[in-house]
Amino acid sequence: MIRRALVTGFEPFGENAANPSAELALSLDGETAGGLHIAGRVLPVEYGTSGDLLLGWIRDLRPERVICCGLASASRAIRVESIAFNLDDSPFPDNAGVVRENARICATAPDSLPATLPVERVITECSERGIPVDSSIDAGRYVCNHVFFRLMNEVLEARLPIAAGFIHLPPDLPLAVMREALHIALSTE
Ligand code: PCA
Repeated sequence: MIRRALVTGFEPFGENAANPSAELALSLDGETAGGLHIAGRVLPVEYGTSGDLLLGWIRDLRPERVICCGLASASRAIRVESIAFNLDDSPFPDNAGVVRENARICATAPDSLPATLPVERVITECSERGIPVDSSIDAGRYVCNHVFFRLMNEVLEARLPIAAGFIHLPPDLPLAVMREALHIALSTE
């Protein structure tokens, strides 16, 4: 049986003409990291479709590790997120024109859920290789956090024994550096 990992990025949104997370996910598609065959996919920046698409890919591919990535345009370092919040709350419309403010994502789920990725060890490994990296306990309340929460809620509800998490990328890091960070995040136990 092929052991798999899933890496996702997002389409461009808002003022951002490109989204490095999409380029990253597609560049990793078909590669191997930590013995896992990587599927790289791109999600729409839409509250209404992104979560179900992601969960469909997880059910089809049965990955052992899932890392969703997105752009944090004001960030200077890679941010490894450790908590997903059960709230959509942003004044900015998604790519379908939808605005969600103070809207709970899943009525019956907890207010927040932790990543199951070994966040601290991934950060240590990245720093040791000179990659600019920070820990983060706030993935925002826009579509990235939405997808992150849907991911962690699926891990909880379906009792998936997998490492799953979210990584925010700064706007101007070379692709090679982002790729190295993802290879670390996919292979660190
Ligand atoms: N960044 C946005 C959504 C898509 C993306 O790449 C966010 O941080 O929510």
